[in-house]
Amino acid sequence: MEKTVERLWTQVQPLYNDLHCYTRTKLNAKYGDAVQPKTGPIRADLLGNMWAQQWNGIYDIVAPPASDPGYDLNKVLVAKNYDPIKMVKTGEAFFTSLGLAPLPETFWTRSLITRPRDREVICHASAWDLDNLEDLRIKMCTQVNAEDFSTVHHELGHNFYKRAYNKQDFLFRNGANDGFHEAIGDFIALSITPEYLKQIGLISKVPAADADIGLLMDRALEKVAFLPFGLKVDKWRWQVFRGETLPANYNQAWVDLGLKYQGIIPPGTRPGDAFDAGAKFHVPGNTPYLRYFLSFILQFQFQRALCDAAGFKGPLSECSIYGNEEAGRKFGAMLAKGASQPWQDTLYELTGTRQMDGSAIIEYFKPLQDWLREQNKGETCGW
Ligand code: X8Z
Ligand code: ZN
Repeated sequence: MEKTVERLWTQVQPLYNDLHCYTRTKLNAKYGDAVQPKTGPIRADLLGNMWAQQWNGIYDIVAPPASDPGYDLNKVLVAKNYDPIKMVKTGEAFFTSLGLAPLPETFWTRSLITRPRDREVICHASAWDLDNLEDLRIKMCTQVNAEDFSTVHHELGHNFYKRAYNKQDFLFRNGANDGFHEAIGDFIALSITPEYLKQIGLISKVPAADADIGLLMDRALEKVAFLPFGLKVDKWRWQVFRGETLPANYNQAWVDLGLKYQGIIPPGTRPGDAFDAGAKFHVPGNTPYLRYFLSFILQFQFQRALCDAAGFKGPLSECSIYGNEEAGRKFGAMLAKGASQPWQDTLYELTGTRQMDGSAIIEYFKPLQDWLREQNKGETCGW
């Protein structure tokens, strides 16, 4: 597994470095040399996310010039009177457009979709299957914004996967591998393209081609920025579980990995009793994290394969499989297999390759990577 991860990271690291370099230049221009120097690591607190794991929060700072898509999904959802239930219904409608059965009635009565006023709950989004059959639920404190719209699809991906494999023998009622489980809903959310938003009446016209780089940048802040973070969490835990990192060193090891993989540093000296890793839900909650790194690779392999099955010819980032019968059939067949065969076989049936492979995410972001390299000319990239 460690070798696989190393191989995948080697494939995608150059793309991350290009994004890191451009982002640093923009942060330097905004905040000045004293706050964010032109070279070296990025100050983690400038990246718009508590863990610096996804950087969409600073889209405005890094937005490519003259690339305005003409709409902001955060605002559109509010303007169109979306509420949390409508967001989930819209997510469900995507899955049913692919030929999957609607969620059971109990999903709507038993799920927790908004933050309750009368008690504390864990708001980190999750999906549940209480009886390994059809008592499917989500628990999430949904807010009406683009990030949660995406998360809704992520969670529903877990639910639809669980139900699709519920005819398998009990031990096979699981994802092909952990990365598959995390990738299902994210892959569906890749289909939330302007074309799709127009189809469901959220926007009235598809932006002109000059918006492509802006849209791709926003996706990269979500997907590419995440890759080294996805690695960091379990690299850190592996060191801890092996006894290589002792409690006195828990925080330094976390900071060191952030520097090595993400090229980020804390804004100042960390207090002696700091435990930054513990601020990440999955660490105290004991949820493995490598699954997300793998998912962020796999979901683009799914995108390439199923857009191909759908007969789509244009750039991968513009493909939406919404309502596509052939893609839906292949997708449904993959889900129904669950863990009943080695994941390599399932991946092969879907994509024609037996390996997790970073070439699909690279292909997806190729136009952006070319653009970034042009912008980064003359900069000293890396850290
Ligand atoms: O924890 C999640 C999901 C639930 S399985 C909301 N994710 C990771 C995170 O938030 O850290 C999805 C992306 C990465
Ligand atoms: Zn998940």
